[in-house]
Amino acid sequence: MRLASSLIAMAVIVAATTLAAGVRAASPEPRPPLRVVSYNIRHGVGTDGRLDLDRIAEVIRRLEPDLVALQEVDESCGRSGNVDQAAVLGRALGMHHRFAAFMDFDGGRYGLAALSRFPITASRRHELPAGAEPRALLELELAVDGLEKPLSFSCVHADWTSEVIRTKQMRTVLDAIGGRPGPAILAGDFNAEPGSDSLQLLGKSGWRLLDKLQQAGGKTWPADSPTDAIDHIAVRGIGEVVAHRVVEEPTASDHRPILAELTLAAGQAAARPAARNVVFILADDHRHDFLGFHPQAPEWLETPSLDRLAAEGIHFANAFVTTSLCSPSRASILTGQYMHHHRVVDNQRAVPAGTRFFPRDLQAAGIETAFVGKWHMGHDDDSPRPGFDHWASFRGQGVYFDPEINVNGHRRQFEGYTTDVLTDLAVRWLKTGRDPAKRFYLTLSLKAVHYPFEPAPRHRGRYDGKPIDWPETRARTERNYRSQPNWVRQRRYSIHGIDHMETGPFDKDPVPDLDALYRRYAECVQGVDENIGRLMQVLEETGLADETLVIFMGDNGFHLGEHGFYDKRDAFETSIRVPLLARPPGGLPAGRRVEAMLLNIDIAPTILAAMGVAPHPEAAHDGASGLAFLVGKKPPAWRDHMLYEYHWEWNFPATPTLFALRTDRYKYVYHHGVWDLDALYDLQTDPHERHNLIQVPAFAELAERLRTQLFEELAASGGLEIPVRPPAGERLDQRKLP
Ligand SMILES: [Ca+2]
Repeated sequence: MRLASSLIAMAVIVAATTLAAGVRAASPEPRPPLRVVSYNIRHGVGTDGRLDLDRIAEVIRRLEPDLVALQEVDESCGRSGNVDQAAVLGRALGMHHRFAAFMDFDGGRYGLAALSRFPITASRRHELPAGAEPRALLELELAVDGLEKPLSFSCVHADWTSEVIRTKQMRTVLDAIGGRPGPAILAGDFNAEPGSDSLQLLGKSGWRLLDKLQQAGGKTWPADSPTDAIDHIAVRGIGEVVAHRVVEEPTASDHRPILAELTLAAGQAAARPAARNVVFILADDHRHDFLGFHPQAPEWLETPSLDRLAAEGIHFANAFVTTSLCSPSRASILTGQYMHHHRVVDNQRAVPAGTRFFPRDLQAAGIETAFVGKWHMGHDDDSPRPGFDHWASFRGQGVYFDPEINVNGHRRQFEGYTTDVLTDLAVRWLKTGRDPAKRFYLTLSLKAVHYPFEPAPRHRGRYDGKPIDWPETRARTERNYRSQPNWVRQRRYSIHGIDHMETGPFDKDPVPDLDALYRRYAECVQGVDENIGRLMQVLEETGLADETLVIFMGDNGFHLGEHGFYDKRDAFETSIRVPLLARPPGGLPAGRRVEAMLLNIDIAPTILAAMGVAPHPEAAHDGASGLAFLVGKKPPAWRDHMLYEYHWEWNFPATPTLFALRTDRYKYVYHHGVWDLDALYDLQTDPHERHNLIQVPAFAELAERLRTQLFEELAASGGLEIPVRPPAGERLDQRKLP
């Protein structure tokens, strides 16, 4: 007992301290600091005389701000094209906006504005003593999750003619916002240099004027020849100033923007979560490239909803699973751990007792959680699992039509196409099942597009006759198998090879028509896409879209002819790649493609971070939070390679136990327990992994280096123990000789 518990403790320490899969920042990240910008935009006219609001938007976007104070803003003025500049910038940046006018001007109004990523709970315009022209202060009251008192954020533009007037204006400002109970930030064009009377008032009133501007000599105006520091940010009741600088931007406006990064004080909440709610949609065996917009998708495949999700969010173009099999990958998604830690190593057995899934951490933080759809960890059990307030699931693989579903402990028979039925259940819970006062996390886990590829009747035949661009590795040619490990050639004749797929013992069985299966698979994707569109529409109709992060992912890849296969399991690209799309709330940042490797073990830490929930101390995630990518930033450190593992299954014996290390260029695969070659592929020159380089002398040193690295990392992570389990379930080992 004592030994067992100390071993567990050791395993936890190893898991928590090793640099798993090359990620140097694997521990839960601290909340990011607030990024505050102040910018006098001169109604969009730059020092080159050009009116270009898009340029202003781009300058601000690059600073990735949470709050922006804008001065010299036009609302429908003739001189700037009669547009509402605050609204245009707010929309372009996906931020809430408010405008406060100084006066009527050129057919519209002229004044200042503020942008915020936080919901604005109140905004006030305070009249200031007039100088050369009327002036006002704009104050926003912001709701920051976890912060007891509202954050006060104010924008000011002081008179430019007289320090006496500026000092009067500052007194009015401090009277107006000086008594706010929560943290307060004041930013703007003060028209005063440090040391001026008006600025000294700040210090006397308990405010801190940020100084020591670090760049461009600390000067903010004029931008094309900086001489004066007249734009400033002042704070009261906040934590630390992490950074404070002038941004080198001499052209877009006659002022340079300034940026401050601030933390809130201990005991106050840090920045708000990126998402109030999360909807996580998981498809089964959905190939990474079966997305209509994907350059490698069949040209006739139509996925308007997934295309839209990518256009409004982020496409993770290099998303992978660390084990390409349904149950192990699902367990990795839910635990943030490698298979060798969560120990769900096949599709046959139940999840080990005591396994901790991240939705429990969400529940503990008061977030309502729901699971709808395919669970598939433990074949015969559909009962509600810990971590979910609402449960609707079925046993094992489920069926494509008329599913029996266990809804919160009661089995009910449903009629219809399962993808439709599950989406209906998710929609019903969103609309009427949940507590509307609470934040929520919803998983919609679809049975599609797993074999046997049965599309909805309305989609069946939609792609008949469409041309199929088969992969070059599909052909049974000597060239395709010459350098590959022998098991690759042999597996072609297993139930997972295209010459023998899903048939009985020998070749008298009719082998399914692969062309037809390919098209049925695509038609199942159509059903997934249509239902995701329906779910997104409901999020919009209910107003939830603006506060909900939507993620779409596949649980593993799937070969459709690659290497003669019709399956996953192995470490080839089409097996380990998955589709991964994310649309953060607020439409930010739209249409981006992220090249960094995101893994199934990153999902749990990412969702927890996005919802602002700390993982349970025992969570021991192997993955890292990809939240930075979701908010349009780059994490300070990220993996440059990944580990892959698969354990041989008695039920499907054609694929050996294998471990792989994949960098952005090379993949080394170690095969365990078979008399066979290992593998090394150069993904840059050979993206289809047709040429195994393991016996090429010029690559021997590289192979050796990658093998050493693979085993060092597996050893450090506790990944060298392969469980041996009594055979269970059906054995599908019929072999058809070539
Ligand atoms: Ca699967």
